Amino acid sequence: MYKRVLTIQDISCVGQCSMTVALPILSACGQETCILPSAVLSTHTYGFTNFTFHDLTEDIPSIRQHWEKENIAFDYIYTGYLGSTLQIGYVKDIFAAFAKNGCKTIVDPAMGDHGKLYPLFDEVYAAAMAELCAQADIMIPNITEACFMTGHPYQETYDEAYVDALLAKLGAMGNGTVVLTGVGYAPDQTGVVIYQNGQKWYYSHPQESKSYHGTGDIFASAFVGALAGGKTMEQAAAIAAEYVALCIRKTLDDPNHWYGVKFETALPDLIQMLNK
Ligand code: PXL
Repeated sequence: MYKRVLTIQDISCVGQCSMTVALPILSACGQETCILPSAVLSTHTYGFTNFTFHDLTEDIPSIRQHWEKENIAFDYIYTGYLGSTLQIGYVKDIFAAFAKNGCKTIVDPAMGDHGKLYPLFDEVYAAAMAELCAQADIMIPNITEACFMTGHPYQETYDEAYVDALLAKLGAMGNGTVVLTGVGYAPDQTGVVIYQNGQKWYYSHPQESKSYHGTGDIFASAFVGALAGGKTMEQAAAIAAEYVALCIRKTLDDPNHWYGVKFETALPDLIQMLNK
């Protein structure tokens, strides 16, 4: 299936995250990929210091208007790291303008990890992101982002009852499906939960020895690519989880490669999983 995906996220020029992973992964999945950059940064903001940040918020309304005049339509709109709270409002306008004729909206809140928001974000941003997630057909938070959006207390370790309470709160935000990432009930396991109409599905796999920046973006991009290619949500989540794990394994032996994963080297494996 050849679909047209619009992805809205930043360009971190160096760092293997956001647009520089979404565009190649979606293309490798065989999908037409349109982009709307939310900001341009010299690097990502996690581990680098003194990065530049050029906010593109003000460009968004005129880009949307042009697309509307051209009668451009999208099959999927997938958003990641956004540049400002105001921009989240503009993305809602894009959803309203293009989310018709069966277009699916997918929001990765991309604003935190390990119990903390990324630099540049605050509680106001998190509340605005919760509103955007509430409107989406599918939201893809990790546990940190889920906690900031729901007010649920963050815990490093937890049991299934904790995750069930979190899922109930996420589910109550809107009518969409929740894809909760980074869920593991044993120290050496991680996985992904899909929660839809009160039904839960869980895919678990061994956790790699190190966590890397940008893997949430890689998961979401591969998930959207697989979904657009006709996989079910469960198949797409399992493929995306295995792809991320493989990207990590292909990076572990290089201590200088701390800022992201070598996702490019695992693209042939992703394509193979998609063709099964
Ligand atoms: O991977 C999420 C992400 C995307 N873009 C930028 C980031 C981050 C995480 O820190 O800094 C600019």
